[in-house]
Amino acid sequence: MKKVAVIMGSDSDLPVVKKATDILAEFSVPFEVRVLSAHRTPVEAAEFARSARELGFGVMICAAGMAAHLAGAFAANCSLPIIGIPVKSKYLDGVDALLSTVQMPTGMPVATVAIDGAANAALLSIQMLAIADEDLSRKYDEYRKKATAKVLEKDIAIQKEFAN
Ligand code: RP5
Repeated sequence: MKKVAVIMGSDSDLPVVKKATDILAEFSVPFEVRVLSAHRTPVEAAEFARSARELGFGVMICAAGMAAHLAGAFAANCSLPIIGIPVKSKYLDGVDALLSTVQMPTGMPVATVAIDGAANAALLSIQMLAIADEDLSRKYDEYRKKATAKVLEKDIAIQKEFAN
């Protein structure tokens, strides 16, 4: 199976990114985690992005906050699908990172998830890999069925709570 690269602009993004790595681990999807910054380590970030396909990656998840150019910089240097996670910082509630990540020019797509939406980033990467992997696709369908069952249980519980 192809690997998922999980990149964060700073180790301060890790509490958010952990939600993605937990899900990848749950699905036994191989992944590697790096701290690489579009601004602070631009050369290393570009080198990694350019060699990612050769290194066996199939999709990249890029998490960054503030003036979040990480996902865009990866898209500029790599033709693998890029998923951007805008990370909330203390000043602008993550809207700065959201706009920096989502507003890519035509020709350089970044699939941007919600602010701090690391779980969805992992699930989206799994969906991408599952296109060519039937086992993973089955696991993902199971995951969805369990998630649906949980909500239906909650529906029953809340109906009982408010029964009159
Ligand atoms: C961004 O700046 C990082 O992705 C992080 O979200 C933010 C703050 O970084 P630190 O100053 O905490 O290292 O590049």
